[in-house]
Amino acid sequence: MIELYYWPTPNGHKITLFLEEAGLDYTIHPVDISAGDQFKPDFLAFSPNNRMPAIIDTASADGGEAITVFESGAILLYLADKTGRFIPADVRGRKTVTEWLFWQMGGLGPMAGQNHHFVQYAPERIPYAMTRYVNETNRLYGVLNRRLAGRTFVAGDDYSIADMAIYPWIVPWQRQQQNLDDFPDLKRWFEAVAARPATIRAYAKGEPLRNRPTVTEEGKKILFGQTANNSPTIK
Ligand SMILES: N[C@@H](CCC(=O)N[C@@H](CS)C(=O)NCC(=O)O)C(=O)O
Repeated sequence: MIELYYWPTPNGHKITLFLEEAGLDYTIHPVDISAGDQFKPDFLAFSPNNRMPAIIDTASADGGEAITVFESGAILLYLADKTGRFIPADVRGRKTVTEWLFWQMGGLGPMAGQNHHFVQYAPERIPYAMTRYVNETNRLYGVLNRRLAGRTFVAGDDYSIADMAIYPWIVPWQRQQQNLDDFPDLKRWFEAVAARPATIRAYAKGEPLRNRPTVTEEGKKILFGQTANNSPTIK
């Protein structure tokens, strides 16, 4: 059984995408990030960066005690290794999937995240910051579009954890101020992933938690003021 600590954000959706594709048993434990659940001591004990998603695998492959994993990329790799699915076993195929997984973790995720921050949430309009991150998001969409030309999925013929990491960060393309029509191969891939039954089930799993905005006004005080010495982690 996988205990999934989750909130319906792009990083959270990555993991439900995997779990639904693989048909693994899992239980969702909501981590309402606008309410500060990510600072609860029980959660911080295995997710020390006060971020979700995180998992606890109570049926680890080695039969030992439960295994905890934080960081969405690490979770996807862990689950792929556990099941032997959505990552090729051969060295070249595995290399390609990890390249694009890390491209998402180190590029698309952080850049689109700053795009969301400055375009949507920042209390003041800072045109330089907005342009910087909208442009960088645009550049990354171009890289992905070129990669998908002549390929069904990011790593080739097979759907992989690289697609699962990337897709949720393309879903908000409009609020990232992008136009999918400018990226025809990306758009074709996006529509194909969106139509997968497991994708539809994964997003439906998040719906019951969407009864309040992901980031509330109260939540902004919790989410956007954190420093080393100023966060609910520090007692
Ligand atoms: N690199 C991390 C990022 C996770 C992340 O940023 N999670 C956000 C929501 S998408 C969160 O939990 N935020 C809580 C906070 O900022 O206190 C991952 O990929 O797992």
